[in-house]
Amino acid sequence: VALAQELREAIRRDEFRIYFEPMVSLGETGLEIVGQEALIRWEHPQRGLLAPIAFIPFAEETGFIRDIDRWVLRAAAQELARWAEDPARRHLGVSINISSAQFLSEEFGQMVREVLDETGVDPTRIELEVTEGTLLSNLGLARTTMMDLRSLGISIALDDFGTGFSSLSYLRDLPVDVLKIDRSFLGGLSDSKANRTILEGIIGLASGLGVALVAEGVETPAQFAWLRAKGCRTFQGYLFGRPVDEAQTQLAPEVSA
Ligand code: G
Ligand code: G
Ligand code: NA
Repeated sequence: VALAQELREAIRRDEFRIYFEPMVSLGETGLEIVGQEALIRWEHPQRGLLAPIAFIPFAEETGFIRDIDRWVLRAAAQELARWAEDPARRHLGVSINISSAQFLSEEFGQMVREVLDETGVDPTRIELEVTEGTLLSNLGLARTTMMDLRSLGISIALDDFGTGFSSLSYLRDLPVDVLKIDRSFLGGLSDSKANRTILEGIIGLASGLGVALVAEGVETPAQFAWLRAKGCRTFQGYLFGRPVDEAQTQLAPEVSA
């Protein structure tokens, strides 16, 4: 069966799932889980659990991404509404990946408003993640969209920061709340002075501009210690938790210490 046909039926058959990866932050009481990144999975009836790489690029090329991103937005907001009723989870925010084409589409703001109305969630607990590449095609529209979303209380994060083409001018031109440093820089931390220098540069840039920073892909205590020493406060990565099918609220004791 063609992927297009299967994707068409996947929403109707309720085959998509959201996994959550914890986002942690150093606060007054130590390291805490402050939010969750929503990461889509497809529970394919024959092929098992599929990662986004197996279908998101195809969905982007063929336009299915519109329905998928709408589904994710709604499902993540519904989950957020459930957390709001749960004392162990009501402090959590959720971060949602949005494809560029969808983010820049005329209907996107309306789609977001509908989901907010339907679910009644607090918009200040929602962050939308877009990649730099997304925005290159239409900076003016990206800016307008971001201002519109921000006026609702939603935060905007630039994902995979540092790997695109015009990162620095984006920071000047776009109302971005959060930078998520691409995990490739962290991977090469121990063996590359260049990676360390770039990371330090990004940390300084964010702090100087008053933009929040998230270091992605933290896998080892050594990486975590280095980032902390450089002033980084918010992190994601396998050291703290992998994507799982329900929002995790507790860190392993050896990590939170
Ligand atoms: O979960 P995993 O690390 O395999 O995700 C890989 C990438 O897939 C993410 O970095 C993100 O760019 C993309 N992705 C994950 N979930 C979603 C989603 O719900 N919508 C869109 N558009 N992209 C997603
Ligand atoms: O930035 P993006 O949205 O693409 O990042 C999410 C992806 O990164 C997910 O597919 C997730 O599984 C993966 N990921 C999250 N933490 C880590 C990590 O510490 N190491 C590695 N290699 N991948 C990670
Ligand atoms: Na992301």
